[in-house]
Amino acid sequence: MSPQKTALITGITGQDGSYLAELLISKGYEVHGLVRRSSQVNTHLIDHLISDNEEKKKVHLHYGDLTHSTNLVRIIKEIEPDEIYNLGAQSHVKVSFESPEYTAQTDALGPLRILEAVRILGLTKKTRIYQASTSELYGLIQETPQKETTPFYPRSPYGVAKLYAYWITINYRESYGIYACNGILFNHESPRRGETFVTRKITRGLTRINLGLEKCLEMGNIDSLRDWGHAKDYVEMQWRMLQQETPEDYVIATGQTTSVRNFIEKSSIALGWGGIEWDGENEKEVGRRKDNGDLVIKINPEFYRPAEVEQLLGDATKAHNNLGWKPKIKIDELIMEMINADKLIAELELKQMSI
Ligand code: NDP
Ligand code: GDR
Repeated sequence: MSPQKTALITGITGQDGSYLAELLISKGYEVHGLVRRSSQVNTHLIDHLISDNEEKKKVHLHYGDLTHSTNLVRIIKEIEPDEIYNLGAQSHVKVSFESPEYTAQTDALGPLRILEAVRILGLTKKTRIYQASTSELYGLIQETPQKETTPFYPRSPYGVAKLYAYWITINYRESYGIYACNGILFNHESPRRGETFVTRKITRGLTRINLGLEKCLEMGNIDSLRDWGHAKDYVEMQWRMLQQETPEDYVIATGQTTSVRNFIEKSSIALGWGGIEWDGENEKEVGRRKDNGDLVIKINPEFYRPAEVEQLLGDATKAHNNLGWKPKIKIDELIMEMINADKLIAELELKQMSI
């Protein structure tokens, strides 16, 4: 039997981190996670994996922050992981316009701090690193569909910070022989998606409207197009990228693009509303339920971004060929899963209100 592998996941409390932790545990890894201290408990996505009882504990958590080198060095020294998955990030594109410096500290310099820690600690031959790169690198599209060779043109402080992270990962691979890869992942969603990202905002908002907990959902640019997959499928690729003979960068995408508008329509159909009737233009546009005419969508320019990524569509041929990648979950199934999960949450909220 091969010895148990040890992995460190930054961003373990987030969507991908929680799915990846489950995957690595199922593969027999000893899993460690970096968590930030916060005044309120923020481990709800991994509560089923943590316990005060050493025997029941499935992940080992360490307080730390990607903006803080010395504690990264200490934690990596203590664990000497076989694999580091750097998923931690200020991951919200719109927020990055409001907090560009913090975004750079976490998303650009955070990965550098990890690479440096591995180098300083003499772990370059032992520790493999996965860097969470993103389709936001493509930004203003230079070629469709986007693949590993498509030129980058990021359109947000988030995208620019991730571009630094992308290149510093390659630089450390080429300079010091570290096994380090970029996964250029296109948007991926799930019931665990943060509530301010558009898909979850829609499934959460519409299920609440359905039960009368909310009247109307205010949206930004509903004509942008995204290549949406399921997070569960995508974390498996993060793991596979670190199991190859040589480290390489990969695009992970479904090869199908859908507009935000269409995502809203599909969600409304999943809820039994029969779709959305659109009326008006630009900021004056509204959406009404087809079944009863209620106004449920309004455009609010507050949700527009200073610069937008209008369309994304990925070509994951390289991952298909080298990693055996095929997304299992299609968008309609993803929407149904998210709607059903948010329906349950809304029903619980309604119950609590009537107690
Ligand atoms: P989430 O926003 O759900 O999770 C982000 C995680 O990073 C959280 O655990 C958060 O902790 C942690 N984090 C934030 N700032 C810091 C910091 N300064 N130090 C340490 N940890 C920090 O993101 P996802 O799970 O969706 O994405 C995972 C990674 O993949 C991110 O790097 C994201 O940019 C990237 N990515 C995501 C895509 C997607 O569609 N989901 C597509 C392409 C790339 P806390 O809970 O305390 O906030
Ligand atoms: P994105 O995801 O910016 O692609 O980044 P998000 O879900 O935030 O936006 C997708 C598109 O929807 C449009 N949009 C809105 N977005 C939000 N959040 N809220 C709204 O009300 C709204 N209305 C319209 C946006 O303008 C955009 O065009 C995600 C993150 O997970 C990144 O970390 C990751 O790198 C990329 O995906 C790939």
